[in-house]
Amino acid sequence: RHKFWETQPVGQFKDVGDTSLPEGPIEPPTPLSEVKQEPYNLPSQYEWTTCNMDSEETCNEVYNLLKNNYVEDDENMFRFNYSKEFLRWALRPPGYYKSWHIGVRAKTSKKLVAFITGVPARIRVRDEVVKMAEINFLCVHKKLRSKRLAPVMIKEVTRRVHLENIWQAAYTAGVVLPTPITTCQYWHRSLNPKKLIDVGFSRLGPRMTMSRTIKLYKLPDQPVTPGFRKMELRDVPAVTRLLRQYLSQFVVSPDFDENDVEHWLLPTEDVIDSYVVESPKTHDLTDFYSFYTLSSSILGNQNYSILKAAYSYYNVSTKTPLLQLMNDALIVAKKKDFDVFNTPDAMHNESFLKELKFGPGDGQLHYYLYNYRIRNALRTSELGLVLL
Ligand code: YNC
Ligand code: MG
Repeated sequence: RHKFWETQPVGQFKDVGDTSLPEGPIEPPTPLSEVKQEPYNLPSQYEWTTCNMDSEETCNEVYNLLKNNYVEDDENMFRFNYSKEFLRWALRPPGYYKSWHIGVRAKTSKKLVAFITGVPARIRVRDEVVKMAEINFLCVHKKLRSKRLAPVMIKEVTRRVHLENIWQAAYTAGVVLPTPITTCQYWHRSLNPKKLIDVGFSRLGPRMTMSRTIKLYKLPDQPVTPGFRKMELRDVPAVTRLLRQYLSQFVVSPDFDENDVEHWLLPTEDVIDSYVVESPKTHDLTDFYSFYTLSSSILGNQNYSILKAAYSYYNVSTKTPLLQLMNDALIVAKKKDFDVFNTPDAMHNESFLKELKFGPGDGQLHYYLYNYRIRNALRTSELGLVLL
């Protein structure tokens, strides 16, 4: 059934429920000298390229490939439109490898026709911290689909990850592959209900008028939590402590140090927003929330071409109730002109979805580990990892 995936060191469907298999690496590392030194063969019209994301020109090419060919919803109404600044943020974290930003070009025209990336991360699974690659942005041009290019891209990124002496990976996909460690659903909170209905993202509820719907989703003008402010560089140590403490309760989570927090959480305009709550008395940081900006192109609508979405990232509540914190996040996002606020049902997110008027999306997001077996699938509330 899965001609490619059956050959890979991943949990196989036939092994689901087999409790005799140990947790941890499926295959041991091989000596680096035994890792294939040359790239995998591509069909003869194509060649490998390493995409230098520092280059404005290359970044543009990647941006355009993804803008026109990356992930769409099931009804092909929306397509992710990752911004260039977002791609640079996502692909250049501490210790990143340029060699893991892999493109395929047509030999004659030099046009970029496929892409896949990895970035290094330390991921904790129960009490083991494992060096992994986070694999993302796998994309094959629409005209080259179903030609088995994807397995070659995956094998090539795997080879380049192995060359750095890293043997595990984490990734997500909308499709079912062998075998998810858990499956998340995204929930959506309307901020601009009229536009969302106009573009077909959501529908008017039964017995609802537009004006009642707008009233239903109305939010206060200002966040309510005293001491809330934008995260600053000086907050990195305290945010790192808060986040490490909070994430330690989940079965799978990133193992962030201060460098990681500075990269992944410090605000970058139109990419990542983070807010802290500073106790007015002690000046301690007690709570934290963050969301990233990921717009989608609206395909074939006369009036609108872009859906501006905020995606909940990592949130920590120790003093302010999570519900209030996330309500503040909605207020901030609304003020910044987002149309919708999206949240996966991971971590403790389920606790506020209904009350804050989120509705379930269709479409599921499956989480996977490469070359690392987990005995039983996790509950979504046991997952402490957000991949972009
Ligand atoms: C997918 N999303 O099952 P079998 S997510 C992984 N992730 O293999 P072909 C996928 N595998 O079943 P096409 C996959 N989608 O026969 C398909 N596959 O064993 C498998 N879409 O290849 C599929 N981006 O080239 C099958 O298919 C084989 O031309 C078929 O290309 C697929 O970034 C794709 O959704 C997805 O651009 C490139 O459809 C194309 O259809 C496309 O004939 C729109 O491929 C964009 C899209 C995917 C977003 C993502 C995460 C990718 C993870 C890849 C796996 C990483 C493993 C770890 C590596 C490092 C290891 C170390 C150490
Ligand atoms: Mg193909």
